[in-house]
Amino acid sequence: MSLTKKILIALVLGVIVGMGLTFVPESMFSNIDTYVLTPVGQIFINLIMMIVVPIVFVSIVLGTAGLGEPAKLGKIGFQTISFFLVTTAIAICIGLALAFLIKPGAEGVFDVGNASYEANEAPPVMETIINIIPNNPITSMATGDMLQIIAFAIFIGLALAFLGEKTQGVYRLFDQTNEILMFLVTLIMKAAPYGAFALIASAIGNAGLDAIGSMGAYMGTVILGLFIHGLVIYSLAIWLLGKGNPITFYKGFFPAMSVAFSTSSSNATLPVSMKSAQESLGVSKEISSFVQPLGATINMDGTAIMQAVAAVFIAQVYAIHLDFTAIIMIILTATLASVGTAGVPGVGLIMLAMVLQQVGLPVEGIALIIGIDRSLDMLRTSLNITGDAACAYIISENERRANTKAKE
Ligand code: DAS
Repeated sequence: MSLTKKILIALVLGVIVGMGLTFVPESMFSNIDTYVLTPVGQIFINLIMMIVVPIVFVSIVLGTAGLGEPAKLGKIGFQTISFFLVTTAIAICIGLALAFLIKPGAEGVFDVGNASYEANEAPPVMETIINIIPNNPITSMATGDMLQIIAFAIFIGLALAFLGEKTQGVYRLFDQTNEILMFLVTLIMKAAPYGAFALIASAIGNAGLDAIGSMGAYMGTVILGLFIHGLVIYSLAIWLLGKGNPITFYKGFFPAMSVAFSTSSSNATLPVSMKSAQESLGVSKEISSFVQPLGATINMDGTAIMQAVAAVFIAQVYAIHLDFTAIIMIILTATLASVGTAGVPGVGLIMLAMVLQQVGLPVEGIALIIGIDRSLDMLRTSLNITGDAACAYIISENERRANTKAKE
């Protein structure tokens, strides 16, 4: 049975058991929650937290080094990176706007105890910018200061890009370390059904049926954001920037989107998404081979939408006010998180821990969405690869027109 099916079954069982627990005596539920559900759920969250720092550091080193020397990136490289960063930032803003409008995390639904949480007292903007550069990267890793970890990783990645052949061994070391981390992600995700069951049962046992409504509102907000971004933003980009027909684009790319939906993995879908782009959308092989693999590594608009909505949802559940600087921090870290999210199932949730940590939101809030995350992962992965293909299509079409003009 596939992991997705196992998680979905665990989700249903968790809801049923959670609802059943709302009818047992409080003392009995408290014992079950304290000695069974919470420990199982917390161990799963700790497993996720265990690999956040290494995954962020290694995948951003590789993502940056993979860009190649900035001088060599050339027009296509900078067009690609610009498209990726702009569409990711738009995606996050759509997620934030919807989360603030719909308010899926109705305050007080979940019993999050009496702890009063305050988002990180955001230092003045200048201090934030200065502090992005770590004075001790090891301390940054030990304290989980994600922006500093990312900054250090970008410097290492740029050095690898500039040094090229001289540091091939170090590049291979990072590449193999990434393989280890991806293996660990797959291993940890095998525990997801148990973690999801325990966390959902505990959340619903504590909060009752309202919890289901709140989780449903969260799912609906993310799904709405994914569809708006895909059908509006990408269609406008294809039409205005690529002078193409969005309907033709989606018809031609749908097979790849369905593979991404079923695998929840941009990496696993890459061969199909490149084939679809080249054969059905007429994207040149050269541009498809540069843009799509890079996009599968550093461009995850669907994931960015989930992270933006989840951050606001968790803040709402814990009744934490997000001020302007906290929102800017979400946009910054979610953009960088999507750069560091590898194209394998479940990594978006792991990178969400980084966003929450950086903004100062309780990471345990992940417990509220972990059970339903896998089904959202299927949808957001489909959007992730669509953004890569849209970028490749637009650049390819413009290159084709420029070449035709040059020949006239
Ligand atoms: N499943 C990831 C991907 O392959 C995205 C995510 O986990 O959010 O794109």
